[in-house]
Amino acid sequence: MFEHIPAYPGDPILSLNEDFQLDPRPNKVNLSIGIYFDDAGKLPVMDAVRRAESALLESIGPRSYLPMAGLPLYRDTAQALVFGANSEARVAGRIATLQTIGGSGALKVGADFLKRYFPGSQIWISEPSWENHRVVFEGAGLTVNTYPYYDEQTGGLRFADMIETIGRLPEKSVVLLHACCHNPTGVDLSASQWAELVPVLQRRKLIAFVDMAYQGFGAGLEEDAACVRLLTEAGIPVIAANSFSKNFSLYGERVGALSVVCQSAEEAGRVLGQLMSTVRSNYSNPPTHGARLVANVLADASLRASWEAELAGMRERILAMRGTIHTGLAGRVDEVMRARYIAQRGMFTYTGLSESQVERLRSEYAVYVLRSGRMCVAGLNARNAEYVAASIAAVVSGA
Ligand code: KET
Repeated sequence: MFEHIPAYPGDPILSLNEDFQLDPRPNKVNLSIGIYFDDAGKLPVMDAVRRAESALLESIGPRSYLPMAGLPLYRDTAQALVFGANSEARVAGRIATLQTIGGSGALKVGADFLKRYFPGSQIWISEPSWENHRVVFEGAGLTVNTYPYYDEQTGGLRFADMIETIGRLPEKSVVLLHACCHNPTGVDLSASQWAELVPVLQRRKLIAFVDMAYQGFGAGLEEDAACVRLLTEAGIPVIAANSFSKNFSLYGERVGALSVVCQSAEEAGRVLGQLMSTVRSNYSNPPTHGARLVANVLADASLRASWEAELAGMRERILAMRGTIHTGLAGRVDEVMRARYIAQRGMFTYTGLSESQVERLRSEYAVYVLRSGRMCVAGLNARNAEYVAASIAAVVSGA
């Protein structure tokens, strides 16, 4: 019966991460998946999360189903974090926010919603983008196109080309934007570039679908969400997917949220209802545990302060590692290639390494980066940075 089922070629990120786990070499370095490791190379359990979890353990209660839209306190605190506690749209009750299975689940619920209610719309993602964007949106039946984004020559942004392409899109097209810490390039729009993009989206009557998986890893929690707030205040129809996988180090708990900014509270009620119907037809309702942890941290002043401080420390460690690898590569690779490590922001740097160099890094040095050349700099630490720099130098020189 199943003879015709073809083999799954695997996923460029998750399958590589699984290969890494199976690699027996003791000197292996995982710079593939977007996971933050601490300076000891360990996946941290954040102190605020540990405290919230201990408190939960003390008060184990009944485990009913959550509502289709998720835990109410979670929805409220997540919305406040994304849009700002005093956001006009939020206070007016015109943002529909629901709990999702990670940021990926938010993208999928949003994609299903678009396919159903904007059947004539297509989506445009950056070239390049997170590999799974195309997979999720095509999986929901949308046609996925790209707009110019990364400039391979300079390691920067092709902003003029990006604006030009977006400025020609048909009405009601969907533009997927990374709020901060662009995956995979580490290149973001500046504040003035976001301001320039706004009138283009308005003039063309476009929908902004913002993916924010790295809030707090760029410049700070507020700064990283500034574009979401700018677009919302400008009256652009915003759909925002956010994830707590990285900034709470809760990857496997699958905690995310989807928000749709509407024109009125009444409209938001109808939109939320349809999002709930998508959830019901897919997985019925979301899981409780991760959402309780996040909500309890965000709603408690002391836990929240602790979380914010620890997140700031993670952000600073990433910056320090960027400096370390940049120094380590001095005189070993050309300056254009080297400059990217400190010019780009967030978890990733687009190294400019070729596929064959990436392959040599893995096979000869046990250093894992994605085939695209994307490196997760959050996997570097004081012990492996020099080894990684030397390995890169060796494959670049062809030694
Ligand atoms: N959006 C972006 C831009 C993103 O990088 C990720 C995860 C997600 C959404 C998904 O978040 P989650 O809450 O885990 O569903 N990216 C890393 C892991 C992965 O590919 O799944 C990565 O790029 O390595």
